Amino acid sequence: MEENNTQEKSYGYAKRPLWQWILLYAVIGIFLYGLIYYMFLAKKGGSGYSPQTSSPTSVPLAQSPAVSAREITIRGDEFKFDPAAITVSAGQPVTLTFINAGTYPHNFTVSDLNISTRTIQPGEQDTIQFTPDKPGQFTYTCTVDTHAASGMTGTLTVQ
Ligand SMILES: [Cu+2]
Repeated sequence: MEENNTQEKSYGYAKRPLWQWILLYAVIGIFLYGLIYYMFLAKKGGSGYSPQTSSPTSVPLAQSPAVSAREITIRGDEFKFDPAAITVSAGQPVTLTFINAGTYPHNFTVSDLNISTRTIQPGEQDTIQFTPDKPGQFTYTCTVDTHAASGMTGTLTVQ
């Protein structure tokens, strides 16, 4: 009888510690996991808010499309540009279309800014893009033969 009791007791002790160990590991594990997770989340949450507050700085990016290209059309014939004066803003992209409305080949050139269209035939057109970066007044000419001396000049004002 005593042997049976000790056997039952020993079995009982043998089973209980197993469940206790599992419970202990589970509870401690969950607790530690939660604690570490909470600390990481707290740190990430703290730094996570600064990128959100910095998101308004992306507004200038959203505004950049608002700085859309200025579209200008210039016609050239014998021997003048129409218009003979254009004004653009420094930093604003310019899309300039030059149309040869004459009977000779012509081009549009701003030598001081290294800007030039192709020399195009009558009826053709050429589009160039540039962004003036410094204010000033610049002369544009047609560089074909003596067209500039004949009157194919104009003034590009960058303000
Ligand atoms: Cu010309």
